Amino acid sequence: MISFEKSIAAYKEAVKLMPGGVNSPVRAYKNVDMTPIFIERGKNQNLYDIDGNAYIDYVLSWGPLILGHADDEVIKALKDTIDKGTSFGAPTLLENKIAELVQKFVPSMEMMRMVSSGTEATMSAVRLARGYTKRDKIVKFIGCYHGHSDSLLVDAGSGLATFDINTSPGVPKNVALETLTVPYNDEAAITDLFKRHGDEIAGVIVEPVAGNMGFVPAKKSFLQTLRDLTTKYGSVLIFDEVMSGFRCDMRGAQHLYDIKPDLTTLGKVIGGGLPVGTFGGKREIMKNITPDGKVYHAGTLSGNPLAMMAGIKTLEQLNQETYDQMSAKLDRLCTALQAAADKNGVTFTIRHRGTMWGYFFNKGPVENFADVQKSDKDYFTRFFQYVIQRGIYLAPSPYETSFISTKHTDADIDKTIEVFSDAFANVEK
Ligand code: KE4
Repeated sequence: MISFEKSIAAYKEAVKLMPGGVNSPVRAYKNVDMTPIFIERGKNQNLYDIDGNAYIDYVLSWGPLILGHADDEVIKALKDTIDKGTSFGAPTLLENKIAELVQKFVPSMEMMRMVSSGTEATMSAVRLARGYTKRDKIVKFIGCYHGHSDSLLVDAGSGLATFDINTSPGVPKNVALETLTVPYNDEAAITDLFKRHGDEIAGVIVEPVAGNMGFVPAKKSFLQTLRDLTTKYGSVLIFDEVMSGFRCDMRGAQHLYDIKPDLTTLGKVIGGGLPVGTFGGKREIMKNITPDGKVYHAGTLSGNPLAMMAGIKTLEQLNQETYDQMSAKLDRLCTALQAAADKNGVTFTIRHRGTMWGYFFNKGPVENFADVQKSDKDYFTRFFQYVIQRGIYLAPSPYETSFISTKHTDADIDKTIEVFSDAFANVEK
């Protein structure tokens, strides 16, 4: 058994200072019956906690660190940038540069606005869809999570699903009523909804590869139905690619599925581990944003030079060859883990798209939140506790997704297969 002594002591102090002792709920390890692990540092694919334990990291700060922790080029660029100052509240060339880079990967983003989180990106995109269409209703899908703005905290995934909250207290009823929800991957349900409310719907926001109810890729026919319905009824189609962007494919789900949204939100990878989000899309829609238009958006630290530089130095290092290498590693991992689970009689399903992967203790298929709920959550807890003891760092919730970085090696994959196999053989079913 490895020791978590210092983390346990640190957590005793943290719970006096912050709700749940954390600054984001899923980090609290509440539903895996453990004290959260306090991290000392990260380097490449590894994390090191304050008790000196080392881990192979598949969380990667919930997606951003596609180059792994403390990438040499990112760190050097930040050190060179920080001496010039940390924030100006004025335009810098770095903002032009990152927008040009993002456009190279996501050409549907004809114009964009930088913000400081995925929540700000999706909140702003929803406001823009409402302002542009002069309609109020928004559609989201059960189990998808788009950050914690009021309109989007309805039937949401991620931490809400983890803690069994379907709509957060504090969201005014009249706001929640403007958010319509239907099951993910359900063409009939969304078609029926549009038949009844189509001319009231400002926009549809969707995770085109869902990562917040566990890992659930959309069916192409579902996304095509969203595209056809929003075009027919004059609603805005928003692809929330905060997680799937630069992850399911170097050019995001819109490239993987060849379906073009009206607006896209990004985050995580484009900040390289610093606080960045962005929303953007059709020029005709984006020109409604202040000061060109009247839909208000602002932000003191939007386009922050340090965050821009971390994002630029991350995006500049991305190329198809490294994506193919990461995807091949996950092909091998998924095949081996499925075989190990089958051999040990563990009900398990696993899959990946590009550099994001997920598994369920469920025989599958898993196509929506209701399917996810059939998974064995108690086994997940026992399994999580076993593998973390063996140095494999996974998301502490069955409603999250795992990732890989350019720094993960074949030896890491071998180790992960070994630990998962031992867990399948030894963890009480
Ligand atoms: P942030 O505000 O946390 O930067 O982004 C919100 C967001 C928006 N859209 C999607 C698809 C997202 O996955 C997220 C945030 N993802 C979670 C992980 N499930 C962040 C981790 C956390 O909440 O601590």
